[in-house]
Amino acid sequence: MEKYQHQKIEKKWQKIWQEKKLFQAEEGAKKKKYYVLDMFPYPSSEGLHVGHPKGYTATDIFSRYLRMRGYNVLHPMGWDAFGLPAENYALKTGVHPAVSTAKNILNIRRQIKSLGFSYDWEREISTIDPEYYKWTQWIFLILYKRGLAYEAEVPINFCPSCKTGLANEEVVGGKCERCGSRVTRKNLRQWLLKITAYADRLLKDLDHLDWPEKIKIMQKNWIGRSEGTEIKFPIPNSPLQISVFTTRPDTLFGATYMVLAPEHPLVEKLTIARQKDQIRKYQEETRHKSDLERTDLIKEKSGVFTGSYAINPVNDEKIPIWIADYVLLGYGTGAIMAVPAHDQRDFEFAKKFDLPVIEVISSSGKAHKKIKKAYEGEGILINSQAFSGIKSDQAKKEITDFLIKKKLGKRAINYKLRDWIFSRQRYWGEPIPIIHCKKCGAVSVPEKDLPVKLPEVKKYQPTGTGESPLANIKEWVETKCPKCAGPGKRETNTMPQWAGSSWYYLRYLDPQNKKEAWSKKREKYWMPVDLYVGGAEHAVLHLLYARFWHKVLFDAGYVSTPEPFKKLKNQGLILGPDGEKMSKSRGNVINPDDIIEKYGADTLRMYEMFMGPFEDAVAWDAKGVEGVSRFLQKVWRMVYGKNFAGNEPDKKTAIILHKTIKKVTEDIEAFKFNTAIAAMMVFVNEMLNTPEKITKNFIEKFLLILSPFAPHLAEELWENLGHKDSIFKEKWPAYDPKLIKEEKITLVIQINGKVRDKIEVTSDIDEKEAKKQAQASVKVQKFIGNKEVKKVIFVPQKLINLVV
Ligand code: ANZ
Ligand code: ZN
Repeated sequence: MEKYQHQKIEKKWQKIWQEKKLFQAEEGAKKKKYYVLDMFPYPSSEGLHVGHPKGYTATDIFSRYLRMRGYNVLHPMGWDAFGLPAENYALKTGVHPAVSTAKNILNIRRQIKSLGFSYDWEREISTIDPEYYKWTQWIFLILYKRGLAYEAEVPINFCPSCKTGLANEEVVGGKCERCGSRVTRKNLRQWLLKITAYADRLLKDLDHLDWPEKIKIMQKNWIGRSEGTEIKFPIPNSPLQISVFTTRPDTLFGATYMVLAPEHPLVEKLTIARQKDQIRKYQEETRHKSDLERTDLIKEKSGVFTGSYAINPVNDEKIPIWIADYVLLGYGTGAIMAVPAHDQRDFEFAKKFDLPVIEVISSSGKAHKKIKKAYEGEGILINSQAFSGIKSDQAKKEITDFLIKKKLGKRAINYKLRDWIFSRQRYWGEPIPIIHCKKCGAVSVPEKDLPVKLPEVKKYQPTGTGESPLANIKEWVETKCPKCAGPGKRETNTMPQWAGSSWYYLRYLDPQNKKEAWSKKREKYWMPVDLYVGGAEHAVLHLLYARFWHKVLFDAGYVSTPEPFKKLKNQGLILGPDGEKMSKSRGNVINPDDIIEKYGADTLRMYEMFMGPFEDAVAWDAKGVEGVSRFLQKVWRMVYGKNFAGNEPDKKTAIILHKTIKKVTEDIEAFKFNTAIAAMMVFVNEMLNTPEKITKNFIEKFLLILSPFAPHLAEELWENLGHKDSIFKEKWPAYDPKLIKEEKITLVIQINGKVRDKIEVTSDIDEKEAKKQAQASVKVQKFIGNKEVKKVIFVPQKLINLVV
C-alpha cells in the first residue's frame, strides 16, 4: 500500500484547484451569498508567521463548508503593501521599496498557497498597485469634497537632528528611535480627516454589530463620549473669558483655581509682566513632553501662576489662573476649573502650591474635618449656598440651568476621539491628490488624471524641512493648477498606511473594474462582509477607520450598508513553545515552512485548529503536531486502496456517523474547530475497532466532513475511492436526527452520591424522564422507599443523582 506522502498530494491538488478555478466566486448567480474576509497581511520580509494560518485556516474551513452548503462564497486575499519597513530598508540600502516589496509578496504568496487555502486568486489586490491606489485617491477626494479633509497646523513629534516628523511609535522614552535625540513638538501643516463628525454614529452603530464585546468596548472608550457643561469664567475688568469643559458642574462652588494648558492662546494675554519669564520657561519645558507623560497620574504636579484671576460665575469669588501641563490643549476647551476636594490631580496640585481645598460634595451630606484625598464620587452638595442639600445628579441640571440663564454656560458633549492626522512626510505611500495654487488654494486633481503616481526618487532621506522626499523632485512637484491653469504645486505629503486598508474589502468585489472603484450591482449583492476574521490588535484603529470611510461612502451613495463588517471574530495568539509571545530575540519562533515540509499543510492546518479554542492564546506544542500527523496517517491507512463492501452501514455504526456529522456541522458554525476535530478523532478510533463494518457510502460521508479541515488528504482519498470530480463539488452531508435519537447510552443512577444502578436510555433523555425511569428501577426503590426526593442533579448523557 502506498504511504501518505503529503508533499506529493498537496502540490498535486493545489495545482488542480488552481487550474479548475474551483473556488471562484460567481457573479450574477441567484444563489445566496456569503462574504468571508481575512485581514490581509503586510508583506514583511520575514514572511508568514504561524499566527497567520490560524485565522486563515478558520476562514478556509468555513468557506469550504459554506460552498458545500450551496452558498456563493467570496473569499479573497491581497496585500497591504505600503509601509515603513520597506521605506526604512530603502533608506539603509537604496533598494527601491517597490522592489523589496515585490520580492516579499512573492514569498508570502508562495507560503499562503502552500497551505491550500481556497481563495479566489482572480481577485488578488495590492494596495501599492496604481490601479488600486487610484481609487484610494478617489475616496480621499470624496472626503475632501464633502468637507471631511482639511489642512491645519498640528503639533507633531519632531526630531530636530533628523529634521523629520515622527509617528508616536517612533518616539521611545521621549527620544527619536533612530538617532536618540530629544524629540520636540512642532507645528506642521498636515491633512486631517474629520472623523469626529462621525463620532456619534460610530458609537451608536456598534450596537447592531455581531462583534466581540471586548472590541466594542475598546472602540467605545476610544471614541470616549462624555456629557457635561461648558462654563465661562469672566476676567475682571476685561472682555476676556475662560471657557472650561466639566463633567461635574455640581462641584462648581469648590473651584478654587483655574488651569490653562500651557499652549492655550489666552496664556499670552493673561500673564502679567512679572510672571512672563517663568511662564515662558515652563511652556518651553512642556514642548518636550508627550501627552502621555503629561497626564501620567503618578507624576509630580508642576505649574506656574499667570498673575491673573477669574470670577467664579456662581459665587463671584476671585480665583487665580495657573498654567500646568496636566491640562491638555486638545481636550475640551484646553482649560479647567480645578476642584481640589473632588479631583485627585487638582488635590495634589493644590497641596503642592498651597491653594485652598473646599469640600462641596459629601456622601453623607456632612462635612469632613480633614481631607486627605479627593472624594471623586457623587453625593449631596454642601457649602454650595442655595444648592446645598441637593444630590449631584439634580445639582448638575440646576447649576447648568442657572448658568444658561446668566449666559455663562451651556450643555456640551465632548469626545476623546480626535480628527485623524492623515498626512505623512514619507515617500512610500499614496500621494495625496491635491494641487496647491496661489490663486485657487488646494485644488483636487481631476478624476481623469488619477492616479497621481508615485515618482521615482534618488534619495529616500526626508528633506529636513519636515517635508517628504517627494518635495525634492522639482519636475514632479511643479505642475499646472487644474482650475486656472496657472502654476501649481503638488502636495508632497503621502497617506498613512491605514488608507489602503480602509476600503480594500470593497475592491475585492470588482478588482478589474477600470471605470469605477466597484460596480453598484456587485456592491449590492456582496456587501456587507458577513464574517471578518483577524487579530484583536486591530480593534481600534483599522476597524474604526474602515467604518468611518464606509459611512462616508454610504452618505455619498456609493455603498448600500451603513456598516462594512457584520460579524467579527478574533483569533487568539499562538505563543512560542515556552508560553511566551514569539519573537526573534527570544528565539522561540516557529516557521510554518518547516512544519509544512516535515508534516504537510493539512497537519499544520489541523493542528492550529486543534490547539485550543479559536479565541484563546495557546502555546505551540511539538507533540500536538505529531499527534495530528498520526491521526491523518491513520485516516489514510483506513481508506487508501481499500475495497469497501456494501453501501449502508448497520444501525449502530450509522448512529456513530450521524452523531459525528451533527457535532462537526454545529462546531464549524460556532467556530469550535477544536472540538469538531476531537469528535472526528473519536470517530476514527471507533471505526478502527470494527473495520469490517465500514462501507463505502459511510466512509465517503466521513471524508466530506473532514475535507474542509484536511482538504488535500480528503481530496486524494476521494479520488482513490473512484471519484472523477472534486470532493468540493459535493454537498455537505446531512444527519438524520431520528437516528441520533435512537442511540442508547448508559445512564448512571446515584442515590445521595452513591452508584445504585445503571440503565439503558436514549441519548436525548431529559431530566424529567431520567428521574421517572430512575425511580422506576427496582434497585433504586430499595434505597428510596417512601422518602421524598429533595434534589436532582442531572448530567446529560451521563448520570442522575437523587438526593433523599
Ligand atoms: C471640574 C471637575 C471637578 C472635574 C471634579 C472632574 C472632577 P472626561 O470624563 O474624561 O470627559 N478636563 C477637561 N478638559 C481637560 C483638559 N483639556 N485636560 C485635562 N483635563 C481636562 O473628563 C472631564 C473632566 O476632565 C472635566 O471635569 C475636567 O475636570 C477634566 F470633581 O472639571 B472636571
Ligand atoms: Zn489655480
